[in-house]
Amino acid sequence: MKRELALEFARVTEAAALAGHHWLGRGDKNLADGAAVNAMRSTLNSLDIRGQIVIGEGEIDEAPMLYIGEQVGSGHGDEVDIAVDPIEGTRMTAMGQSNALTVMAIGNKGAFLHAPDMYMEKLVTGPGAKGCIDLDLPLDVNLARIAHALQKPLSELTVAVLAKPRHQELIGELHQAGLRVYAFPDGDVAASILTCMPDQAVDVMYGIGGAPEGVISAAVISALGGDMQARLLPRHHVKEDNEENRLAGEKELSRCASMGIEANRKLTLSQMVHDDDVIFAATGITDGDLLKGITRKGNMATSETLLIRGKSGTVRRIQSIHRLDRQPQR
Ligand code: VTB
Ligand code: MG
Ligand code: MG
Repeated sequence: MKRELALEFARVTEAAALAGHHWLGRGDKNLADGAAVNAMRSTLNSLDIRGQIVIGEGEIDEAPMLYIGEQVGSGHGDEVDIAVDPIEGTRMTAMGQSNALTVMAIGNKGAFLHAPDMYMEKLVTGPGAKGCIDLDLPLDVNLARIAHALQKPLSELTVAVLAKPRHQELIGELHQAGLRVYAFPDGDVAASILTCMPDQAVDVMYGIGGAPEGVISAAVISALGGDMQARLLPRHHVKEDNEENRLAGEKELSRCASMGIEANRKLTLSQMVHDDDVIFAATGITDGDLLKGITRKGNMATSETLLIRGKSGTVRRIQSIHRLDRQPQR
Protein backbone atom coordinates (compact mmCIF):
# COMPACT_ATOMS: atom_id res chain seq x y z
CA MET A 1 0.00 0.00 0.00
CA LYS A 2 1.35 3.38 -0.96
CA ARG A 3 2.16 5.54 2.05
CA GLU A 4 0.51 8.59 0.51
CA LEU A 5 -2.82 6.79 0.69
CA ALA A 6 -2.85 7.37 4.45
CA LEU A 7 -3.71 11.05 4.07
CA GLU A 8 -6.40 10.19 1.55
CA PHE A 9 -8.01 7.89 4.08
CA ALA A 10 -7.94 10.65 6.70
CA ARG A 11 -9.94 12.75 4.23
CA VAL A 12 -12.48 9.95 3.99
CA THR A 13 -13.12 9.78 7.75
CA GLU A 14 -13.18 13.60 7.93
CA ALA A 15 -15.90 13.71 5.27
CA ALA A 16 -17.97 11.01 7.00
CA ALA A 17 -17.62 12.63 10.42
CA LEU A 18 -18.63 16.04 9.06
CA ALA A 19 -21.68 14.52 7.37
CA GLY A 20 -22.67 12.56 10.49
CA HIS A 21 -22.20 15.62 12.68
CA HIS A 22 -24.82 17.44 10.61
CA TRP A 23 -27.40 15.23 12.40
CA LEU A 24 -25.94 15.73 15.88
CA GLY A 25 -28.56 15.78 18.61
CA ARG A 26 -31.53 15.37 16.29
CA GLY A 27 -32.66 12.06 17.75
CA ASP A 28 -32.37 10.02 14.56
CA LYS A 29 -29.53 7.47 14.46
CA ASN A 30 -30.32 6.30 10.94
CA LEU A 31 -30.24 9.74 9.33
CA ALA A 32 -26.85 10.40 10.92
CA ASP A 33 -25.53 7.01 9.88
CA GLY A 34 -26.93 7.32 6.35
CA ALA A 35 -25.25 10.69 5.86
CA ALA A 36 -21.90 9.37 7.10
CA VAL A 37 -22.20 6.25 4.92
CA ASN A 38 -22.92 8.30 1.80
CA ALA A 39 -20.04 10.71 2.44
CA MET A 40 -17.69 7.82 3.12
CA ARG A 41 -18.75 5.99 -0.01
CA SER A 42 -18.40 8.99 -2.33
CA THR A 43 -15.01 10.00 -0.89
CA LEU A 44 -13.74 6.41 -1.16
CA ASN A 45 -14.94 6.26 -4.75
CA SER A 46 -12.88 9.34 -5.60
CA LEU A 47 -9.64 7.54 -4.65
CA ASP A 48 -7.36 5.61 -6.97
CA ILE A 49 -7.77 2.27 -5.25
CA ARG A 50 -9.36 -1.05 -6.05
CA GLY A 51 -11.08 -1.43 -2.72
CA GLN A 52 -13.45 -3.95 -1.31
CA ILE A 53 -15.48 -3.48 1.87
CA VAL A 54 -14.81 -6.58 3.97
CA ILE A 55 -16.17 -5.32 7.27
CA GLY A 56 -19.27 -3.17 7.20
CA GLU A 57 -22.03 -2.87 9.68
CA GLY A 58 -25.72 -3.44 9.52
CA GLU A 59 -27.70 -6.06 11.33
CA ILE A 60 -26.77 -5.26 14.91
CA ASP A 61 -27.70 -1.58 14.54
CA GLU A 62 -29.95 -2.14 11.51
CA ALA A 63 -28.01 0.69 9.94
CA PRO A 64 -27.73 1.73 6.29
CA MET A 65 -24.51 -0.02 5.47
CA LEU A 66 -21.54 0.12 3.25
CA TYR A 67 -22.23 -3.52 2.60
CA ILE A 68 -19.77 -6.37 2.80
CA GLY A 69 -18.43 -7.15 -0.66
CA GLU A 70 -19.08 -3.64 -2.01
CA GLN A 71 -16.39 -2.45 -4.42
CA VAL A 72 -15.12 1.09 -3.87
CA GLY A 73 -12.56 3.35 -5.51
CA SER A 74 -11.79 4.30 -9.11
CA GLY A 75 -10.83 0.75 -10.02
CA HIS A 76 -7.17 1.74 -10.57
CA GLY A 77 -4.33 1.50 -8.09
CA ASP A 78 -3.65 -0.63 -5.03
CA GLU A 79 -5.95 -3.52 -4.29
CA VAL A 80 -7.06 -3.08 -0.68
CA ASP A 81 -9.51 -4.50 1.83
CA ILE A 82 -11.41 -1.96 3.88
CA ALA A 83 -13.14 -2.27 7.24
CA VAL A 84 -15.47 0.61 8.09
CA ASP A 85 -17.74 1.93 10.75
CA PRO A 86 -19.03 5.25 9.38
CA ILE A 87 -20.35 6.13 12.84
CA GLU A 88 -19.15 4.19 15.85
CA GLY A 89 -21.70 5.62 18.25
CA THR A 90 -24.84 6.43 16.26
CA ARG A 91 -26.80 6.70 19.50
CA MET A 92 -24.30 9.21 20.92
CA THR A 93 -24.49 11.24 17.72
CA ALA A 94 -28.30 11.23 17.71
CA MET A 95 -28.44 12.12 21.41
CA GLY A 96 -25.63 14.70 21.33
CA GLN A 97 -23.41 12.64 23.64
CA SER A 98 -19.65 12.21 23.75
CA ASN A 99 -17.27 9.66 22.19
CA ALA A 100 -18.81 9.22 18.72
CA LEU A 101 -16.35 8.74 15.87
CA THR A 102 -15.89 7.64 12.29
CA VAL A 103 -13.42 4.76 11.92
CA MET A 104 -11.83 2.89 9.06
CA ALA A 105 -9.00 0.39 8.66
CA ILE A 106 -7.36 -0.47 5.36
CA GLY A 107 -5.10 -3.41 4.63
CA ASN A 108 -3.74 -5.43 1.76
CA LYS A 109 -6.04 -7.98 0.17
CA GLY A 110 -6.85 -10.66 2.73
CA ALA A 111 -5.48 -8.70 5.70
CA PHE A 112 -8.62 -8.87 7.84
CA LEU A 113 -10.75 -11.65 9.24
CA HIS A 114 -14.10 -11.76 7.47
CA ALA A 115 -16.50 -11.92 10.39
CA PRO A 116 -20.28 -11.73 10.28
CA ASP A 117 -22.13 -8.92 12.00
CA MET A 118 -22.79 -10.41 15.43
CA TYR A 119 -21.52 -10.01 18.99
CA MET A 120 -17.92 -10.47 20.04
CA GLU A 121 -16.22 -10.82 23.41
CA LYS A 122 -13.03 -8.74 23.42
CA LEU A 123 -9.98 -8.49 25.64
CA VAL A 124 -7.55 -5.72 24.70
CA THR A 125 -4.34 -4.45 26.27
CA GLY A 126 -1.45 -2.18 25.34
CA PRO A 127 2.11 -2.90 24.19
CA GLY A 128 3.35 -3.26 27.77
CA ALA A 129 1.36 -6.46 28.27
CA LYS A 130 1.63 -7.94 24.77
CA GLY A 131 1.76 -11.73 24.84
CA CYS A 132 0.27 -12.00 28.36
CA ILE A 133 -3.38 -12.50 27.54
CA ASP A 134 -5.31 -15.72 26.93
CA LEU A 135 -9.07 -15.51 26.60
CA ASP A 136 -9.36 -19.23 27.42
CA LEU A 137 -8.23 -18.39 30.96
CA PRO A 138 -10.51 -16.64 33.46
CA LEU A 139 -10.56 -12.83 33.32
CA ASP A 140 -9.03 -12.48 36.80
CA VAL A 141 -6.02 -14.54 35.70
CA ASN A 142 -5.61 -12.31 32.64
CA LEU A 143 -5.86 -9.17 34.74
CA ALA A 144 -3.27 -10.48 37.19
CA ARG A 145 -0.92 -11.29 34.31
CA ILE A 146 -1.39 -7.84 32.78
CA ALA A 147 -0.78 -6.12 36.12
CA HIS A 148 2.37 -8.21 36.57
CA ALA A 149 3.63 -7.28 33.09
CA LEU A 150 2.94 -3.61 33.77
CA GLN A 151 4.67 -3.92 37.16
CA LYS A 152 1.80 -2.52 39.15
CA PRO A 153 -0.59 -3.87 41.77
CA LEU A 154 -4.10 -4.89 40.66
CA SER A 155 -5.46 -1.92 42.57
CA GLU A 156 -3.67 0.36 40.10
CA LEU A 157 -5.05 -1.39 37.02
CA THR A 158 -7.76 0.47 35.08
CA VAL A 159 -10.19 -1.69 33.13
CA ALA A 160 -12.56 -0.17 30.60
CA VAL A 161 -15.89 -2.00 30.38
CA LEU A 162 -18.97 -1.13 28.32
CA ALA A 163 -21.61 -0.05 30.85
CA LYS A 164 -24.35 -2.36 29.57
CA PRO A 165 -26.68 -4.49 31.73
CA ARG A 166 -24.81 -7.63 30.59
CA HIS A 167 -21.64 -6.32 32.26
CA GLN A 168 -23.17 -5.03 35.48
CA GLU A 169 -22.25 -8.09 37.52
CA LEU A 170 -18.72 -8.11 36.14
CA ILE A 171 -18.24 -4.43 36.96
CA GLY A 172 -19.32 -5.17 40.56
CA GLU A 173 -16.83 -8.04 40.76
CA LEU A 174 -14.03 -5.84 39.47
CA HIS A 175 -14.86 -3.23 42.10
CA GLN A 176 -14.91 -5.96 44.76
CA ALA A 177 -11.49 -7.12 43.60
CA GLY A 178 -10.21 -3.57 44.06
CA LEU A 179 -9.66 -2.66 40.42
CA ARG A 180 -10.47 0.68 38.91
CA VAL A 181 -13.25 0.47 36.31
CA TYR A 182 -13.83 2.96 33.54
CA ALA A 183 -17.46 2.15 32.69
CA PHE A 184 -18.18 3.81 29.35
CA PRO A 185 -21.69 3.95 27.89
CA ASP A 186 -20.85 3.17 24.25
CA GLY A 187 -17.97 2.92 21.81
CA ASP A 188 -15.55 0.10 22.46
CA VAL A 189 -13.28 0.88 19.48
CA ALA A 190 -12.20 4.15 21.10
CA ALA A 191 -11.91 2.48 24.51
CA SER A 192 -9.72 -0.26 23.02
CA ILE A 193 -7.37 2.32 21.51
CA LEU A 194 -6.97 4.04 24.90
CA THR A 195 -5.08 0.94 26.14
CA CYS A 196 -2.27 1.76 23.67
CA MET A 197 -2.07 5.50 24.26
CA PRO A 198 0.77 6.63 26.51
CA ASP A 199 -1.23 9.59 27.84
CA GLN A 200 -4.28 7.55 28.86
CA ALA A 201 -4.91 5.66 32.10
CA VAL A 202 -6.83 2.71 30.62
CA ASP A 203 -4.77 -0.52 30.76
CA VAL A 204 -7.35 -3.07 29.62
CA MET A 205 -10.60 -3.10 27.65
CA TYR A 206 -12.88 -6.06 28.25
CA GLY A 207 -16.46 -6.76 27.24
CA ILE A 208 -18.97 -7.83 24.64
CA GLY A 209 -19.68 -5.50 21.72
CA GLY A 210 -19.95 -5.74 17.96
CA ALA A 211 -17.76 -8.07 15.88
CA PRO A 212 -17.22 -5.64 12.97
CA GLU A 213 -15.89 -3.09 15.46
CA GLY A 214 -13.81 -5.88 16.97
CA VAL A 215 -11.98 -6.50 13.71
CA ILE A 216 -11.45 -2.74 13.24
CA SER A 217 -10.07 -2.58 16.79
CA ALA A 218 -7.79 -5.53 16.05
CA ALA A 219 -6.37 -3.65 13.04
CA VAL A 220 -5.49 -0.57 15.07
CA ILE A 221 -4.29 -2.52 18.12
CA SER A 222 -1.93 -4.51 15.90
CA ALA A 223 -0.68 -1.27 14.32
CA LEU A 224 -0.04 0.17 17.79
CA GLY A 225 1.75 -2.95 19.07
CA GLY A 226 -0.89 -3.86 21.62
CA ASP A 227 -2.62 -7.20 22.06
CA MET A 228 -6.17 -8.44 21.65
CA GLN A 229 -8.10 -11.69 21.74
CA ALA A 230 -11.74 -12.19 20.93
CA ARG A 231 -14.56 -14.66 20.55
CA LEU A 232 -17.66 -14.47 18.32
CA LEU A 233 -20.86 -14.99 20.31
CA PRO A 234 -24.39 -15.72 19.06
CA ARG A 235 -27.07 -13.25 20.10
CA HIS A 236 -28.91 -15.58 22.49
CA HIS A 237 -25.71 -16.06 24.51
CA VAL A 238 -25.40 -12.29 24.94
CA LYS A 239 -28.94 -10.95 25.12
CA GLU A 240 -31.96 -12.64 26.68
CA ASP A 241 -32.29 -16.29 25.64
CA ASN A 242 -35.77 -15.96 24.11
CA GLU A 243 -37.14 -17.36 20.86
CA GLU A 244 -36.42 -14.27 18.77
CA ASN A 245 -32.82 -14.01 19.91
CA ARG A 246 -32.28 -17.76 19.58
CA LEU A 247 -33.51 -17.59 15.99
CA ALA A 248 -31.17 -14.66 15.23
CA GLY A 249 -28.32 -16.42 17.02
CA GLU A 250 -28.83 -19.65 15.06
CA LYS A 251 -28.68 -17.62 11.84
CA GLU A 252 -25.40 -16.02 12.98
CA LEU A 253 -23.97 -19.44 13.75
CA SER A 254 -24.85 -20.74 10.30
CA ARG A 255 -23.27 -17.64 8.73
CA CYS A 256 -20.13 -18.37 10.72
CA ALA A 257 -20.17 -21.93 9.40
CA SER A 258 -20.58 -20.74 5.80
CA MET A 259 -17.71 -18.24 6.26
CA GLY A 260 -15.50 -20.95 7.72
CA ILE A 261 -15.09 -19.45 11.20
CA GLU A 262 -16.11 -20.88 14.48
CA ALA A 263 -18.09 -18.94 17.06
CA ASN A 264 -17.42 -19.45 20.79
CA ARG A 265 -13.78 -20.01 20.01
CA LYS A 266 -10.76 -17.86 20.87
CA LEU A 267 -9.41 -15.67 18.07
CA THR A 268 -5.89 -14.29 18.47
CA LEU A 269 -4.79 -10.91 17.13
CA SER A 270 -2.96 -12.46 14.17
CA GLN A 271 -6.03 -14.50 13.29
CA MET A 272 -8.00 -11.25 13.03
CA VAL A 273 -5.31 -9.18 11.29
CA HIS A 274 -2.89 -11.15 9.16
CA ASP A 275 -0.55 -8.37 8.06
CA ASP A 276 0.85 -5.30 9.86
CA ASP A 277 0.74 -3.12 6.74
CA VAL A 278 -2.49 -1.48 7.83
CA ILE A 279 -3.66 2.10 7.91
CA PHE A 280 -6.17 3.25 10.48
CA ALA A 281 -8.04 6.53 10.40
CA ALA A 282 -10.57 7.88 12.90
CA THR A 283 -12.20 11.31 13.09
CA GLY A 284 -14.09 12.49 16.15
CA ILE A 285 -17.74 13.42 15.67
CA THR A 286 -18.37 14.41 19.29
CA ASP A 287 -15.75 15.17 21.95
CA GLY A 288 -14.30 12.05 23.53
CA ASP A 289 -11.35 10.63 25.44
CA LEU A 290 -9.55 9.87 22.21
CA LEU A 291 -10.48 12.71 19.88
CA LYS A 292 -12.04 16.13 19.83
CA GLY A 293 -15.37 16.31 18.05
CA ILE A 294 -16.39 18.43 15.09
CA THR A 295 -17.09 22.09 15.80
CA ARG A 296 -19.00 24.39 13.47
CA LYS A 297 -19.11 28.13 13.06
CA GLY A 298 -20.91 29.37 9.97
CA ASN A 299 -19.16 27.92 6.95
CA MET A 300 -16.17 26.74 8.97
CA ALA A 301 -15.83 23.40 10.69
CA THR A 302 -12.95 21.88 12.61
CA SER A 303 -12.06 18.24 12.99
CA GLU A 304 -9.47 16.07 14.66
CA THR A 305 -8.26 12.85 13.06
CA LEU A 306 -6.07 10.07 14.32
CA LEU A 307 -4.03 8.53 11.52
CA ILE A 308 -1.93 5.45 12.24
CA ARG A 309 0.34 3.45 9.93
CA GLY A 310 1.07 -0.08 11.05
CA LYS A 311 4.30 -0.38 9.08
CA SER A 312 6.05 2.48 10.86
CA GLY A 313 3.82 2.62 13.94
CA THR A 314 3.53 6.37 13.48
CA VAL A 315 0.55 8.01 15.15
CA ARG A 316 -0.52 11.36 13.79
CA ARG A 317 -3.19 13.73 14.96
CA ILE A 318 -4.47 15.99 12.23
CA GLN A 319 -6.35 19.13 13.15
CA SER A 320 -8.23 20.53 10.19
CA ILE A 321 -10.30 23.56 9.42
CA HIS A 322 -12.80 22.92 6.65
CA ARG A 323 -14.49 25.52 4.48
CA LEU A 324 -17.92 24.02 3.99
CA ASP A 325 -18.71 26.41 1.14
CA ARG A 326 -15.71 25.14 -0.82
CA GLN A 327 -16.16 21.38 -0.69
CA PRO A 328 -15.20 19.66 -3.95
CA GLN A 329 -17.94 18.12 -6.06
CA ARG A 330 -17.18 14.42 -6.13
C1 VTB B 1 -22.64 -1.12 21.44
C2 VTB B 1 -21.64 -0.02 21.17
C3 VTB B 1 -20.29 -0.59 20.85
O1 VTB B 1 -21.31 -2.58 20.09
O2 VTB B 1 -22.37 -1.71 22.65
C4 VTB B 1 -22.63 -2.23 20.41
O3 VTB B 1 -21.53 0.85 22.20
C5 VTB B 1 -23.44 -3.45 20.72
O4 VTB B 1 -24.02 -3.55 21.97
O5 VTB B 1 -19.32 0.39 20.62
P1 VTB B 1 -25.59 -3.40 22.23
O6 VTB B 1 -26.30 -4.13 21.12
O7 VTB B 1 -25.88 -4.04 23.54
O8 VTB B 1 -25.88 -1.94 22.23
C6 VTB B 1 -20.47 -1.52 19.70
O9 VTB B 1 -21.08 -0.79 18.65
C7 VTB B 1 -19.19 -1.97 19.08
O10 VTB B 1 -18.57 -2.97 19.63
MG1 MG C 1 -21.90 2.42 13.08
MG1 MG D 1 -20.54 0.63 15.56
